[in-house]
Amino acid sequence: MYVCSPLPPTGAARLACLGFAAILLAACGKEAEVAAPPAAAVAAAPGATDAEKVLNVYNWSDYIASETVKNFEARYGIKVNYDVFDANEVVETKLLAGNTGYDLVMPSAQFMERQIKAGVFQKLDKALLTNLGNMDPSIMQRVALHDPNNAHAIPYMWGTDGIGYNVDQIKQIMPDAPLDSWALVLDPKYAAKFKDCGISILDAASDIRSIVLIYLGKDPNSQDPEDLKLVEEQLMKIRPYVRKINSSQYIEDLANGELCIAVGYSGDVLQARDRAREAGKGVKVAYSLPKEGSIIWFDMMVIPADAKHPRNAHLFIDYLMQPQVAANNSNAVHYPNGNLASEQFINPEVKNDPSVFPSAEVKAKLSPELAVGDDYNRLLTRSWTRFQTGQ
Ligand code: N2P
Repeated sequence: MYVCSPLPPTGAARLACLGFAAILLAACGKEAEVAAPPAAAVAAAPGATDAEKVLNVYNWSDYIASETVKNFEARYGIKVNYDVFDANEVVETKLLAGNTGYDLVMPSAQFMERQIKAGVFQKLDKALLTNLGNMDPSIMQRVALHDPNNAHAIPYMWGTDGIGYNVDQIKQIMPDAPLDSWALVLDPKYAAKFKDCGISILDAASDIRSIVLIYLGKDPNSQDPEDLKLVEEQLMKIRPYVRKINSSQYIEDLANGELCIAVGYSGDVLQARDRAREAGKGVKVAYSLPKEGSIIWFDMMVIPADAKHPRNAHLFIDYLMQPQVAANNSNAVHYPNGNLASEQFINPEVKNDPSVFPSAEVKAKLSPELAVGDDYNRLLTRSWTRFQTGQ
């Protein structure tokens, strides 16, 4: 009976299994233990590798120091195939379909929560994670809201969504532009002014819907379809002024002066700032966390239930938790890593940058993103498609 099999063949089937989970729990019996690690991993000792010295990683783009993978390969003799994505939705579709071929994936916590419930990940073998004690207990506690007892996942990086902008272009077009407010992008009267210098919005339905809800003074995690209508109405008002909807190209575009405003991820905008400086063409990029507040997210390291190289995946997770390795990554990509022991190795300009590590006051205005139900998710996806296509 496929509904009880560990890996139902299609995403729909898995979600159906999830939907009926309560009823099926008893009936599924042993087969319900989809999250258990393979026997081979249970017996392994720290540092153990799989027989095949390969690791297939699927991570966000622009999210790791250039030398990290090379160093790991050299240290352990494991060949890493490193693929990148720039949207949780893409990852989710693959994970729910199964047979991704990946051994390690980094979805955001609110997506991961649904995916754990769908049975797509195995439990971590913590005996293999010798550096677990380096993690910040308060961050581990926070992400346990999505993964009780931190059974399946370790945080990789966290960050915020905000506004990246070209300092001089904005000043020239509107010297008193409300740089400290989402109105800069979400109020059509301002957005219209920046149409020609280029506005880009993250292709991230759930993030943008939370941001618009914050701007409208609503609960950022509201799953009320009426609130979603308000979000769509607001987004449609600015749609004619939005040039691009994407979640990675904006780094290069901001750095080159091809966009003057990008709703983007904190570290990505800071990478754009650095690339602009390095290019030496006088483009100045800055990041604003609007006064209305924003969202905070956590990207998590998880091992698919059907991973072929689970020990290598544990080894890589453990490697990424080494203080110096974690710090190198944060120094390169400007995202905090949740690894307390790495803080001493974080460059002072990164550590003291409030765009990377927001002050307690700003942090208090950041809302975590919570997992949404399947029905709401469908509405959200349809609404987002209408925004993307502008109709
Ligand atoms: C990396 C963006 C990761 C942030 N380029 C999304 N959670």
